[in-house]
Amino acid sequence: MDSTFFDSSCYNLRPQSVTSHVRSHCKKRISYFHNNEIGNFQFGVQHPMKPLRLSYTNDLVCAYRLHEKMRVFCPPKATDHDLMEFHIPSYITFLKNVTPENSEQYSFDADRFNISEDCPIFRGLYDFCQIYAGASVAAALRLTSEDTDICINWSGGLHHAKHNEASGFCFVNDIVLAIQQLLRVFPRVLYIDIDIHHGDGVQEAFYETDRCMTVSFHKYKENGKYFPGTGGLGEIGIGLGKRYCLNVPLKDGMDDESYVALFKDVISDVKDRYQPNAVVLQSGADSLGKDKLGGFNLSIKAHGECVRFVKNWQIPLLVLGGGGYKIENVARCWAYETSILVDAEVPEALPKNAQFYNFFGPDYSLHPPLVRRIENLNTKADLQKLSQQVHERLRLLDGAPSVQLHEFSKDLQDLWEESEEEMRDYQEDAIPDIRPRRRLMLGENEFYDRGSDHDNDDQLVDEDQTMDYVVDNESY
Ligand code: V1D
Ligand code: CA
Repeated sequence: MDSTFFDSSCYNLRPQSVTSHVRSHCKKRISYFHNNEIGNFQFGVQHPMKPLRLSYTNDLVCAYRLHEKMRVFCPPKATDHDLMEFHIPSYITFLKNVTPENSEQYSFDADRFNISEDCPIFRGLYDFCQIYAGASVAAALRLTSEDTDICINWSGGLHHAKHNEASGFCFVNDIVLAIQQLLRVFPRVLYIDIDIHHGDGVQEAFYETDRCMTVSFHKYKENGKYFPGTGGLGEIGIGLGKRYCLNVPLKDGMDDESYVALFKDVISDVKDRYQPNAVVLQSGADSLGKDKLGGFNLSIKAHGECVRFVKNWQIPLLVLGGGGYKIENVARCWAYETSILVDAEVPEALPKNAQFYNFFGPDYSLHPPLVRRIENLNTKADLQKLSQQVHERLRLLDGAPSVQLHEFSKDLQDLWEESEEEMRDYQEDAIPDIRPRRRLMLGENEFYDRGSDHDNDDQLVDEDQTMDYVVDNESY
């Protein structure tokens, strides 16, 4: 492969005032959200989704000492109320009350909420949902508070959940909940999804708005036989959301060179036209070669290159996990992507002090060679045509939509009232202040200001006084 392909040495950024609030001259501030409990949940022995991959990932992150380059948080669990910001109350109540023991009693609800082999009732299901969703919501709040440039939650990214049902291993949609928080401050949020499956739940949630543009790269079969069956080029959004939804449907066998080239080509055009103020990247690792449910040939380097490309935009960024079913590779991939996000180089040999080191054999390396590739069914001509179709669609995007202040005032007021209340609790519990400090951004160099100073900065807890929750710091 061309060595310049993965060159990350230069930022290649045109000056853009929408990103001017990210401090390009100094080191980026990264926040990492992880709860040690998350790896203990089990969907079932035969189920491909293994939360243990999150313990493997965190293990590598810490063994590579990447946690020392980030602020590490064990975030609060999402409350029922938090989850009901997107999901219907009856669904959340069901998730809260159903257990493997009483599930017979709930068979009617189980059917209507799509409980199935894909989305089974398992012990601790609701806690699991609260943990991963709480982390994404806390991460989004951190980005709005202007004290962080990049937030990472590898337990999040569950992109299939709908407002009223579970789908494709996803019970609650932490991505939608996080974007809803971001939209309280940022006029335009770009959602990018590199999981091999179509990001249908997020697409559906924002299908009728121009405030969030959704872009998913995924494997797609015309006959609908690859889950979830949606994500054709024809799905473009409706009403105000028309053209703010973009799908990049691909066939089996995508390789590094064609995927990364297409990704950069498409996503740069999206960025230039949409001019997002914040980006959410779902970094599902089932698009890697050898994945049990996938069908692409991507290496961890190529997957990481997509992350690096978006990171280099220097726009507030939330990076989330997603699918990924060869769990050692998922951990390698997300640990490597963490290193990219914190600007650290990590050795090829996996650190021997990792608790799960023995599971990474026989090579014990970060980038094991990809043997037994799947034939690439995407011909050069296919990809050229797809790229052309995508650019044609993007050309019809008539500039970045602007946002009227009246659309925000109620929300902002609610947010500040809530955060004043939360602030009182935080002060009592000595938990860091995460009230939104970013002002609502209205357009280039324009901000909504709540009166003259009125930041109430003097009421904010000083940065140095805040207490981060450090995860297992001692053990490494
Ligand atoms: F193979 C299995 C064994 C046990 C339970 C489920 C599966 C399985 C494999 N693939 N289920 C699937 C997909 N489901 C179907 C169903 C058959 N139809 C009636 C539907 O094909 C679901 C794949 C989900 C992928 C989830 C994801 O990777 O995109 C993800 N993203 O974030 C979290 C997960
Ligand atoms: Ca996808």
